Amino acid sequence: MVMEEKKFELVSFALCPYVQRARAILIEKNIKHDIKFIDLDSPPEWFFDISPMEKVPVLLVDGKPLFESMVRGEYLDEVTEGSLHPLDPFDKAVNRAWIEYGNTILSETYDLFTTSDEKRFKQITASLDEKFDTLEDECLQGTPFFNGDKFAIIDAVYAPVFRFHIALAQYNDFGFFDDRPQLCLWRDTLLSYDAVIKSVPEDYANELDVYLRKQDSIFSSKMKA
Ligand SMILES: N[C@@H](CCC(=O)N[C@@H](CS)C(=O)NCC(=O)O)C(=O)O
Repeated sequence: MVMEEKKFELVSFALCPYVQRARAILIEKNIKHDIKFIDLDSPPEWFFDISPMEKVPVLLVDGKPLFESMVRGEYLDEVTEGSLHPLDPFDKAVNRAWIEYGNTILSETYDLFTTSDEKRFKQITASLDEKFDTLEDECLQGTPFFNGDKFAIIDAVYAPVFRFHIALAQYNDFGFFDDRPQLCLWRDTLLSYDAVIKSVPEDYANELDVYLRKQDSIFSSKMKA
């Protein structure tokens, strides 16, 4: 069932990893939607009226704003047929817990390419390596998707993380995926999955490259070296 009676519009900026989650869920669930990109450096006045945290993305549902990724993702899942969460309450809670873990990985990944502090750069590299190790050793089950053979909300959360790391690895070998076959399988499944591919604009890779280079950071100096 598609929510044809409601109008969905996402407001975001083109490279935002959080909007990729929303789009992957919207696409997976066949929900018709529009997307409007704004410049986060000089957002339009109306943006402050719809975004109490002054962050993107915001989902407008018949013009009414909904912020925060997890809330938005679960709302979209609940108002359409079928669920992209496990049905068992414990399994669902486990998914939510690892989604929180993924949020931390995402935010550390952002720090990784924006920090200009050498000590911090090393700290985050080590911390991310530990987190990917934990995913490999304590969490993943060797299945293509997190819960088996079906795409779920948690997959929509980790896909943008993997997309960032594929881009970063072109310029610096962090070794995050070395000897981690389950992590590699999950990453490769997600990045070749239709809803994930379509969750970014066609010129995303180039735009991301330009954005990464523009940072005044340790990572951008490695890109330019
Ligand atoms: N917790 C928020 C995080 C969203 C977020 O951090 N968005 C970034 C862009 S990708 C943002 O708007 N940053 C602007 C700022 O922090 O001022 C969510 O899950 O939607």
